[in-house]
Amino acid sequence: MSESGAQKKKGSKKVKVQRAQDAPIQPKLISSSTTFFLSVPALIAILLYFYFNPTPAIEFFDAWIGFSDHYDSAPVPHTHSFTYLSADTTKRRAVLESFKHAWLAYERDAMGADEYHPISKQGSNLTDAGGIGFMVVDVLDSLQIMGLRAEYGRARKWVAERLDFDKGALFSTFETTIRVLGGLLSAYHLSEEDPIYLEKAIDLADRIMPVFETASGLPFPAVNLAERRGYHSIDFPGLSSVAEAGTLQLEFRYLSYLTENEVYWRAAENVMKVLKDARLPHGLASVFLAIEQGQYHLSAISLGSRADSFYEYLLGPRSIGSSTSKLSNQTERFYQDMYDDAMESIHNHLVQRSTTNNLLYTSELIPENGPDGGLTWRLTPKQDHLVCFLGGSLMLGATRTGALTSPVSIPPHPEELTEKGTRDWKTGVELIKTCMNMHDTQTGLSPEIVYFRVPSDGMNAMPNAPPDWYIRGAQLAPGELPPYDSRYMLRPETVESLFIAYRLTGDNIYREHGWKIFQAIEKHARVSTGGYATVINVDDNPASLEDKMETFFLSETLKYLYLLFDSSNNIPLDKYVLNTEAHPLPIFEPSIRSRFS
Ligand code: DMJ
Repeated sequence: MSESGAQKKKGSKKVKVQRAQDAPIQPKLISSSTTFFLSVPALIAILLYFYFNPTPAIEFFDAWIGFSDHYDSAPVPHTHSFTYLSADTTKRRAVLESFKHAWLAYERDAMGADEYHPISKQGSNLTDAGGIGFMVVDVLDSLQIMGLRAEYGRARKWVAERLDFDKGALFSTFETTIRVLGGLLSAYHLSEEDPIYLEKAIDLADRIMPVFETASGLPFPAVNLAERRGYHSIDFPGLSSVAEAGTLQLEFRYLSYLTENEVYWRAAENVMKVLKDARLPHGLASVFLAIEQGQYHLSAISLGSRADSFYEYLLGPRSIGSSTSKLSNQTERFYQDMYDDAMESIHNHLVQRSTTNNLLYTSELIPENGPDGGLTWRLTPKQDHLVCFLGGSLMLGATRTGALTSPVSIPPHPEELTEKGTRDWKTGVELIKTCMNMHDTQTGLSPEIVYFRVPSDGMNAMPNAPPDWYIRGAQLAPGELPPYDSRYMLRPETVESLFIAYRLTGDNIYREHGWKIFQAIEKHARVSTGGYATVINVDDNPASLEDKMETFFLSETLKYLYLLFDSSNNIPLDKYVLNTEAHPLPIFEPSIRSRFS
């Protein structure tokens, strides 16, 4: 029993005193009819209060009756340093129901398969060698966070009895790390250290480790898990994307912390040293790296596909494994330098404004040969939905690297942020606004890629030209198939930013945005027999669907939506860092120190 519980009990004993037989009887000062007339208005006032403010009552009632689908006290420590934000239990429950609609269909049709096709009701694996738990492991911590105990129990059983990484085929180093290794580590923590997860994580990581055996230390993008050997990519031999190389630190560092075995930490850290040394003059990362040389390969500069999570992880590792005193932690200084450098360059080279409504967006740079044969960079107003992670990430970064005090208020007061922190915060807020604007489609869902209008696009002459952005190639002739750009593949990036922004501001506008997206997903992507599927064209209403439900829909999109509507006690941001696949890993005090600065 807790100390406060014991005290309460003692206290209640004290008031239970027998009235002495001979004590004089006090006259009744208020008659029972007066009591009745006084208590009726009080009762009405209480009922009115809870009618207009139902959340605390619902939460209390849920807890009292032991609502079986959710335990608010998922194994997550309580936080005091952040302002408490209470749950919107109605919306949280709606998200939970959708999650069950998706997960139970997968369990029914494809349990254990890496991928799920809800329309044909089948699973498939990434390779012919058999599944590696891509879906099950990616979803374990969502089941834990949402308190789905029975479903979690079955998933754990599958991991314990069926998960086997001895597969002689090529797997993506990056995807296997962020989804499977990250999923196992998060499940390990949230299960209060169920050894099965750590055992599997070590087995998997040891099979991946040989990817770092290259001349530069940059990892091979593919790995044969049975052979324990790294391989070049078939599509881009000799190259790795910067996201593939730069998105391994959170998982490998945490594994070193748990096992007290430095090898994982050192391998991941060395990649960052290579990337730091390879810095390009403008401070941005080209999407491809030459693996053996450890240098950037001349290629586009983007914050979206093939680069996104590299920027995300410049922020993450300083939180994970650098303690809460990270602002003064000099041993991790290089991450802060790399992050500051990248954010500065993004503002200097990529941040733009749309021509009509002045929306803030990020563009890409494409290398070309100039007229004199020299290298020039063409600014392309293309923004992937993937870039929408950046809004929340910038706001989070502002409260970490751009803060003059720790923790900052919710929302931060202007005097709590540095000049750069204020810049990043504002850019983050505006980018989220733009990402919401990208949902202004016939379905209310955002396309995979948009192009922002620029004076040279020649569209001004068009009748009904779009004001700020458009989907390239979407003006279809009859019978033509919609372009890849027009799809919504259940991606999480906008709701991820909404979740972070809500936690950092408490501003209900972010919940309202999230609810709109959730409703659009429900209306257009839901498969009535179970599961959700990719919307082929966000401007087709009713939408046509492609038979695929990505694992990140359950591990990220619905988890972020659930957390957006849950109380801030569930995965508090001062205690957790979420990896790029939304697997929460606890912030810890490292015993291992970085070896370069
Ligand atoms: C996820 O697998 C990860 O978030 C990754 O970093 C990028 N894209 C997908 C989701 O869109």
